Amino acid sequence: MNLPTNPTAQAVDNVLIYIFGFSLLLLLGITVATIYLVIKYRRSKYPEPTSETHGSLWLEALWTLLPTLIVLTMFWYGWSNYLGLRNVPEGAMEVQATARMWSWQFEYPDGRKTSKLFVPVGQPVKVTMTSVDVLHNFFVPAFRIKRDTLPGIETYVWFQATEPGSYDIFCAEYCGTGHSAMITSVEALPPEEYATWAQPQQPSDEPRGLIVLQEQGCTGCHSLDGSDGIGPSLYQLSGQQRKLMADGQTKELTIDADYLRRAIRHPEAEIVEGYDPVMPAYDSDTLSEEDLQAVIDYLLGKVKKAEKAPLDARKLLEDSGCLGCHSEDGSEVIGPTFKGLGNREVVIERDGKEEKIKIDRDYLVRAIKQPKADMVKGYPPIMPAGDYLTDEEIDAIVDHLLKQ
Ligand code: HEC
Ligand code: HEC
Ligand SMILES: [Cu+2]
Repeated sequence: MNLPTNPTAQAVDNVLIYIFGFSLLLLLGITVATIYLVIKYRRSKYPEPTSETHGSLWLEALWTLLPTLIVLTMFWYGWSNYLGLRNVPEGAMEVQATARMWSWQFEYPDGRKTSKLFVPVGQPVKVTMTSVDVLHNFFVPAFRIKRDTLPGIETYVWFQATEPGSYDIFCAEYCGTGHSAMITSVEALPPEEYATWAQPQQPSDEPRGLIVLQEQGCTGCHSLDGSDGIGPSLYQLSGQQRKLMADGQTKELTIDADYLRRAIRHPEAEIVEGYDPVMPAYDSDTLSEEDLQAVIDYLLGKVKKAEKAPLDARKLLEDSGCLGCHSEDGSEVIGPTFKGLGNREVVIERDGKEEKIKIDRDYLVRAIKQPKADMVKGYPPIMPAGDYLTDEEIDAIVDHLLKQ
């Protein structure tokens, strides 16, 4: 057996070995003594019962005190190690776990959600858990941690992975038909790999142009809110009139993309009236053509809000635990398979009446939001309502399912 040397596993193993060791020692001692006495005082040698009791204070004190001491050390050792399991070390990473029939979901401080628990090696992790339906139990045999999750109550465990690898997570509380499928894993990654994994994948919501303005230090001289600074404010430039000094002459123009480009690449050529010619020129080495364009678009107000990455419906199905009950390959798990869903007809029970309908978008949205409204005939009413999904997520899932 390959025991990982991690703190929680060691705490439990040490106590187990200690108690088991003493038990074994006593078992052996008592068995040997019994066999020895049985043979020594066998009937053929001592046909008549004999009694040789003459009390010994020492002996009695010894066999009272010794076991008491042993049991007390067992208690002390067990208790102090138990406290180690309950007291979370400082600097632990916090993860929120949600158990539901029949899947786990982990939420990290930055809001990302996964169905496997990703952690960096070498850092303690505190998992705060709750359940949305029935009793479940978070059990990671490799780390010897196990804790019930209850609806409406938060419980916690902590652990620290000391070696990279994948460690099973089981639900250890019988929670219904899909209980045995409620399996996932702790994925312990080396710190560098974890850092890469934890990087935000979604582009920042701020427009690129604004980010460039800040990164390049333009905002040190230019306000973005209309207030005057070393340079003119860059607030709402589009369409404004400018009086400029160029080659010792004044000229007037309306701000447009060409002007902004010149003002940034060659600020010395045209100076805005009333300002000192202190702005450094930004050539393409300092400010790439792309970034310049982003700045110009931003300054002219031509930025749309950064587009969100499209939702990954397949991943949503996995992370929301749908695939625990629905297969994608035509096999029957607990609910109907997703395969061919888009052009199937189903018999449903609605208000106690049976009805045959063609699956469409509306039906699927309802099937996910209120599974109890239309029950597919022949299946148990156990699908949890998808009220933990946003409308956007449900849309993405439905689009995906219609294509199955
Ligand atoms: C050291 C201070 C300073 C920094 C840094 C600076 N600017 Fe300027 N900027 C000025 C001054 C002063 C003016 C007005 C004089 C002129 O036209 O050169 C100006 C003018 C401009 C104008 C013309 C504004 C108008 O109202 O007509 C634009 C556009 C501009 N800067 C953009 C930028 C951008 C983009 C950056 C960063 C890549 C930047 N500036 C960095 C000082 C600065
Ligand atoms: C606990 C098991 C379970 C989970 C988890 C589950 N479902 Fe279901 N689902 C069922 C069962 C059982 C049915 C059939 C009975 C009914 O209509 O509620 C069903 C029915 C459906 C139907 C209608 C299928 C048809 O053939 O008409 C859709 C669509 C569906 N589920 C989607 C989902 C999605 C999406 C998720 C994840 C957000 C999900 N389910 C999670 C058990 C589950
Ligand atoms: Cu469970």
